[in-house]
Parts: sequence; structure tokens; C-alpha cells
Amino acid sequence: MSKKVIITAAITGAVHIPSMSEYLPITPEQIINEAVAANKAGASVVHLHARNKENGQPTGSPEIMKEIVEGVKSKCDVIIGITTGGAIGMTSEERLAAVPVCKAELASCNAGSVNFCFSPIADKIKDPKYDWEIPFVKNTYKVPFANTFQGMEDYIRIMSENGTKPEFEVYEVGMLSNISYFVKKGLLKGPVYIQFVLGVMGGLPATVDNLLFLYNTAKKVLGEDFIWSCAAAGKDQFDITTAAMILGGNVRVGLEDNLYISKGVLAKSNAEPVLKVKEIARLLDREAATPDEARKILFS
Ligand code: KMH
Ligand code: ZN
Repeated sequence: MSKKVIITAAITGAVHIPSMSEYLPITPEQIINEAVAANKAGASVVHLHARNKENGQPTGSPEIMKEIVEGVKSKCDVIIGITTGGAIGMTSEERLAAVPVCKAELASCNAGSVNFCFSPIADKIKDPKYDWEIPFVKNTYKVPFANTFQGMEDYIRIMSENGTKPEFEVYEVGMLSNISYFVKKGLLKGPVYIQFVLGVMGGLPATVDNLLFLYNTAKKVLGEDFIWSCAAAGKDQFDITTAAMILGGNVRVGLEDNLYISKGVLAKSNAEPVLKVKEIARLLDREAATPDEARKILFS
């Protein structure tokens, strides 16, 4: 088991809406500052999404993503992972546009199609700040998160042409076979990097059994040639990431996945969950990897 743990901070995402928390970073400046502070708190990787500067709506704009990436790079040496998840309903072209522009070290690569529903958010927001928010979340009840084989092949190829390593987001066990298909096809070199994402409505629930199921299946399907991390959406974030660290895995936390630091208490920054998970790691005798230590684990 590696003593070092790679902590990823997923800064803002494309699920939560501004009306849910005043602390959700929106503008490039806020996202940059949050990423830099999360790095200072112990994150060696930041996972970035872009949002419209005026109203916080998730956007695939390569210009905004570039502004964010360059801002973070100018202030610290954290490993940058950009999203290609976009938002439900965006085309592959929109989702991929920032990859050649940013040439980040990592980019998410969603490992198969899944329902990715967060429409129940609409029931909790009585007075939305922006007009786009409620239709945006309700739309996920109707539209699946499409990641076809052709799409995944395109994502893998474009990332490889731009020196970007895919971080495979796995929401369901069959997605491990999809990754294995591309390894066998010769499109991916090991070790592949996998992010197990539990607790999405439409994907595997966030339980320790499911984490073990994914981990054991990955070992069978990918023959040990993988590095893994785990994220959990919502209230199970800290339980599941703790279990992942006990199993020797790496972890992702941050406001993309969970807006709360404890029951009923909003996290005021991304640094808060990073510090919390770093403290749990310390109690488990694991130490947060620096960006350079994480680079060695991920890229060599
Ligand atoms: N926006 C989502 C539906 C990723 O960053 O690649 C999922 C997502 C994952 O964005
Ligand atoms: Zn994301």
C-alpha cells in the first residue's frame, strides 16, 4: 500500500447551482483562488470546470478554461485536470474543445453512458438566483449522460495527441470493461488512472461494498495495471473516501461533489474538505502526496 495519498480537489463542477451555496466558486478568479488554496491545504491535483462569469452556468468555453488553467499555473505547481464532462446535453465537440487549448496534464474521460440525474435539487430551491438553474437541473431527469464507444475513442485519441492523460470517471462496474477494451485495442498505455465516482443518481450507490466491488473488478479486468482514486457525491463523501484510503486508494473531495463539511454545515471553501481528508489520512498513517510525488505515481 502506498503511504502517500493523492488528494484531488474538485473545485466547482457542473452539478451544483449557485443558489445552493454562496461558497460555490463561479468566476475564473474565484476558481483560481480556490484551486490555489486547495493546493496549499494539501491537494496535489485540482479538477476544474468552467462557469459563465455572470451567472454561474456550466460552460465548455475553452477561453474561460484557459484563463483558469493559466491563472492556477502562474500561482502554484498543482497538477491540473480539466473536465471533459461538460454538462448534460453538451456535444462531444463542446466537451473536448478545451483539451487542445489547455494541454493539461490530466482530463476527465467518462467511461461510459449513464443516467446522471440531479433533478431533485429543484425541489429544494424555493427562490433561485438565476433563471437557468431550475430548467438545467430538471433536464437531467430526461437526458442521459452520453459517452459512446466512438465518443470515448475520440476523447482518448485527442487527449493522447495533446499530452493529456485521461482520468477515467467510473460510475458503474461495466465501465471497467469499456476501459479494458481500449487498453486491448492499444489506445491506452498502463497504468490507467481511474476515478470511482459513487453516489450519483443513476450510478452505483455510495457504499463500501460497491467500492470493494469496483476495486476487485478493476483488478480482475485491468490486471493490476491501474491507479485509482475515489469520489462520492453528497453526504457520503467522507465515509467513502476514508474507506478508499484504508484500501490504499487516492481520494477526491471538493465542492463539485459535496457542498457540506459536516451534517447541515456548508463548507466555506474547497480547502476545508481537503484539510479534513488530509487529517483522516494522517490518522490512517497516510500522508498527502506533493504535486511532484503525485506526478511520479500518475505518470511514470
Ligand atoms: N457534469 C457531469 C455530468 C467530469 O467532470 O468529467 C459529470 C462530470 C464528470 O462533469
Ligand atoms: Zn467534474
